[in-house]
Amino acid sequence: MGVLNVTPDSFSDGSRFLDHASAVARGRAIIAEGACIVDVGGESTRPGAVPVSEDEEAARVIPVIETLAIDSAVAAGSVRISIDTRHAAVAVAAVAAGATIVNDVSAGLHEVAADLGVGWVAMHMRGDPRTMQDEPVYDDVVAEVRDFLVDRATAAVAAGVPEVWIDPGIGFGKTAAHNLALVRHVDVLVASGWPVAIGVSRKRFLGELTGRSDQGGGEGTDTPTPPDDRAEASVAMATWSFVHGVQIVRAHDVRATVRAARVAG
Ligand code: PMM
Repeated sequence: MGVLNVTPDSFSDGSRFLDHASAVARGRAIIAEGACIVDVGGESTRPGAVPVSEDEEAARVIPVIETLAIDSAVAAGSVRISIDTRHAAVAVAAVAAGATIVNDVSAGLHEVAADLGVGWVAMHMRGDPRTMQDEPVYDDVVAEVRDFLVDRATAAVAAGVPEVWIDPGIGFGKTAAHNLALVRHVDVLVASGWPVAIGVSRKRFLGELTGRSDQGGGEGTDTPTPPDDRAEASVAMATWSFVHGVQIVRAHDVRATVRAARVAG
């Protein structure tokens, strides 16, 4: 699953037309690099991010989805578009424009996905993006996340959702230690029997793990590597995930991640 964020901080020139054109070009590159799914999102869910209105979110993503939907690989069904949203109205509009999966970081849109007859990714999050990194505490993060997701997936199938994936929500209300435990024990999620998706790509804990060794490095370092210098760490985590049976890896570095999947998946 290749990440296509259509937010002002991703294509920052302030012009909506150029933003859309840049996003479509990146979407086509994601397809050319071998992704099976293009994940289009119009709201940043990074820690501390301020929410945008549903109208603004839709205005960012819908024209991009409409254009990508007529790409030959998408039209032929070999590549799918997912909409990364927490908002029902955006999901409905995105599916009308050509998306066939709702990637839902709130894990609350299963009835919407059921009504639309599309796939649904249920992601675990503690709190919301503004507050989620305020000292999250778990007794047993792996078991708690698994139990939450299995419950949501069961409810979704009962509501009629045709395809469900569960996603531990790396970085969403978790410390670096929680994130590492969830990746290390991702086989516990796979063993639940539900198809698993995961998003580790370029996340902060990888920056901390690969932080500059001349300044301490390691987990908790003050000098994490910047997001665009986390490709190797991201691909290593993706490879680990594929080897342990994860079906979908959400990635920014699509070409490298697709190659990892081909040799390890
Ligand atoms: N992470 C982000 C956004 N959407 N969706 C799923 N299913 N899983 C994730 O881990 C996930 C997501 C945040 O990452 P970004 O800001 O780098 O896009």
